[in-house]
Amino acid sequence: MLFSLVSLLLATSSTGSTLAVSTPRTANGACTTKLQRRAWHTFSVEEKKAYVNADLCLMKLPATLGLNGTKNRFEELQAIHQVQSSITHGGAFLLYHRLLMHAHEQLIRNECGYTGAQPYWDEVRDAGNFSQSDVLDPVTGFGGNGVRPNGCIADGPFANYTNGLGPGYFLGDNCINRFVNDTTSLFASRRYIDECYEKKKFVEFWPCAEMNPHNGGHGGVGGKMLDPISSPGDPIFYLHHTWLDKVFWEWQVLDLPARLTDIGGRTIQGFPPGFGPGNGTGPPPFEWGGPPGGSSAWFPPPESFIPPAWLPPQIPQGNPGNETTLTHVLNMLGVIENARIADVMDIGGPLLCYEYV
Ligand SMILES: *[C@@H]1O[C@H](CO)[C@@H](O)[C@H](O)[C@H]1NC(C)=O
Ligand SMILES: *[C@@H]1O[C@H](CO)[C@@H](O)[C@H](O)[C@H]1NC(C)=O
Ligand SMILES: *[C@@H]1O[C@H](CO)[C@@H](O)[C@H](O)[C@H]1NC(C)=O
Ligand SMILES: *[C@@H]1O[C@H](CO)[C@@H](O)[C@H](O)[C@H]1NC(C)=O
Ligand SMILES: *[C@@H]1O[C@H](CO)[C@@H](O)[C@H](O)[C@H]1NC(C)=O
Ligand SMILES: *[C@@H]1O[C@H](CO)[C@@H](O)[C@H](O)[C@H]1NC(C)=O
Ligand SMILES: [Cu+2]
Repeated sequence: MLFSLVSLLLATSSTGSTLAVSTPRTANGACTTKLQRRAWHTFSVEEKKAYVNADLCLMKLPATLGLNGTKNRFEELQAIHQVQSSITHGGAFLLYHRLLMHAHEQLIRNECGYTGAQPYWDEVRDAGNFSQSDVLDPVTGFGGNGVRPNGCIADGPFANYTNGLGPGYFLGDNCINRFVNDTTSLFASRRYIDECYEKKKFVEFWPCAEMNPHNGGHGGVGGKMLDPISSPGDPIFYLHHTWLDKVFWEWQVLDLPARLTDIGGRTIQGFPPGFGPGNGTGPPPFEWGGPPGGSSAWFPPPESFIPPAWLPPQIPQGNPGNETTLTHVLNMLGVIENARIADVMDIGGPLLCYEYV
């Protein structure tokens, strides 16, 4: 049953760039027909299959950008996150990940013939019960929990995928691993999101959102998803961060248009004083009061968090001070065009063109 579904997925998977379908736009670039981003659990079996096929397709398209360790298009997206993780988990965090989700949506549509929008994981629905989520379904989802001791996933469409990046900054073949923990997934609960919605300023909302609502999804799945540097190696990453983008957008909508320009926070990794253990000097972003990986039997080795010698120091462009600004450039390393934070504050045009339904 599983085998035949997987064979079908592979057999129907598209590799054609001839099937290009770009984001609908008018001639002047206005956003008229918005892509409708929906929750994974509302997808039909056919829709789920189409999305999974598109990711499998990205994993087969050869890498062309020369990013270290990458062998395919899926890993090129992952590399954007891996090499820049020290400058994308500060004030730019929500905007950078918003653009990264857009990049993934563009690639599956333009290069893999996917005609839908990027789905999200409605994590509140599954908080405390990730193990039973539709997302982790071994047949219609992304495969289930990993198998100990290494936690490598052994079922689902990505079971045998060998990821070239990670853990951390390391390069070399490794599996997608998971240590699903229902208790940790309680951090994805509604009440933590509501707490963040009480925050009036971006500089207060961003660290709040990056803590429990963000870390609940990473920690509840565990393994590669809990890797602050290489987590986009698990395809679930894109459903998780699209969910967080929805949470962020809904906060923006509470006070538009003011929240289309409200930005701040340090340009480098680290929470401001008062949030978590950080005093602004750059603690790992994956802490919620317990030790990193306290919810799981596996966390990337500490050596893998040391920026390697081959990686040039990461310096934010377009943002001279140490406070994140609207002119801060979000570098997509050639996978898609770079954008400034100002360009991605609004999901309804002109650059981005989608809505959450
Ligand atoms: C977890 O989800 C499953 C499937 O939806 C459901 O049957 C079960 O009651 C849920 N358990 C809890 C504790 O919510
Ligand atoms: C993974 O490999 C195993 C063993 O060769 C095989 O049974 C299974 O069908 C493969 N799964 C996928 C998704 O390719
Ligand atoms: C910041 O906090 C860390 C421990 O959380 C501590 O080691 C460090 O000295 C602090 N730095 C400053 C500048 O207070
Ligand atoms: C889940 O995480 C909790 C809290 O960190 C921990 O006490 C528990 O042992 C974990 N359970 C599993 C199955 O890993
Ligand atoms: C790629 O990474 C390897 C280590 O895995 C390193 O030796 C090599 O110099 C790097 N290449 C480039 C072009 O950065
Ligand atoms: C940011 O830069 C200003 C001016 O150079 C400096 O006074 C301040 O301490 C810096 N803040 C942080 C958190 O590094
Ligand atoms: Cu994340």
